[in-house]
Amino acid sequence: GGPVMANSALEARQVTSASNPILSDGQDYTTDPATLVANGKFYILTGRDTAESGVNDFVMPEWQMLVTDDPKSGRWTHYPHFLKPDEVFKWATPGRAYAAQIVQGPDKRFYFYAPVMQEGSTNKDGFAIGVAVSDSPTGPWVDAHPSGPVVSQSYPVKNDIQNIDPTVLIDDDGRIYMYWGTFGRLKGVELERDMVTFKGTPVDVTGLKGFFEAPWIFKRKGVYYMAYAGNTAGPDSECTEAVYYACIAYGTATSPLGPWTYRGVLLDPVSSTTSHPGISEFKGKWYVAYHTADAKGGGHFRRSVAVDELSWDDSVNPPLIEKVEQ
Ligand code: FUB
Repeated sequence: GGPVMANSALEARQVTSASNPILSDGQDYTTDPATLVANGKFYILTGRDTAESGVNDFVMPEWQMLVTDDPKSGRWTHYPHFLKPDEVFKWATPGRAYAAQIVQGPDKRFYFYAPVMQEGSTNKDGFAIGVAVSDSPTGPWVDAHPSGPVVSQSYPVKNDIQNIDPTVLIDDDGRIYMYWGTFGRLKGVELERDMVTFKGTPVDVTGLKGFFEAPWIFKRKGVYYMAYAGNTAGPDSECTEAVYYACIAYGTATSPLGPWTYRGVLLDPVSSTTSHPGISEFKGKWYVAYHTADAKGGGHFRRSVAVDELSWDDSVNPPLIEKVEQ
């Protein structure tokens, strides 16, 4: 059917998709998938690539959302204009809606962690992380920390990494952990119950071989997993050769702030230079979402989200993830 309005005038449309990428006609390029399971549904928050063909830059004005009752059904609700950075963060400039994630907090509300450009910043290194809150995964969103970003280069501690790609875990005991980073630098910190305040000093993560960016933390059977985009993830992988094409590698830990141990590769390099995972369990199955350049007219800056089932090798302790066949 045609566009319908849902939840405070959010435009939605129904999509049927027989195969990957989910949106493949080149009308809406989707990036940086962040999966979320809530209300019996499987959500994928995505960015939007709008670079003209041949432009080598991430031109990303807004986030989009895809929602389904069953990732294998091919039936999705698509919210093409989900949220723009400056709509919710008054201190942010338009554009650069990079990889964000929505999690459900211990208070059952939804928290949106987003890298955005801070007002007054003139270059990519002016990235900061904002947090918005809502009673629903589809908004409306309110800045949870209206005085400014919860992470910037000077707040709440001096921090010289590029502040993008946040990923958040709510542990079984209700404690909250956030990791973020790129260009080989990954930091992690515990957050207070307010979901925004640092509890202690961030740790610098080592041990994740070839870590480049796009961390994704999750937990299964008491084991912490960190998936990430890695350029030189190991001898068992094509990524060793593919300097500019990342694979999705992962490590495990027995506590939420590490130390982390490299475990392997779960997805070989895709057709876009960047790769980016979102991993969740839904109705007893595990899924990985990622992006590729495979849609019509696609490219490194015109990416599209795909989803595949993940399987586990529980004969190994801690269990390994089996490589996904694209
Ligand atoms: O989409 C912009 C950036 O490219 C993301 O922040 C990275 O993870 C990579 O996918």
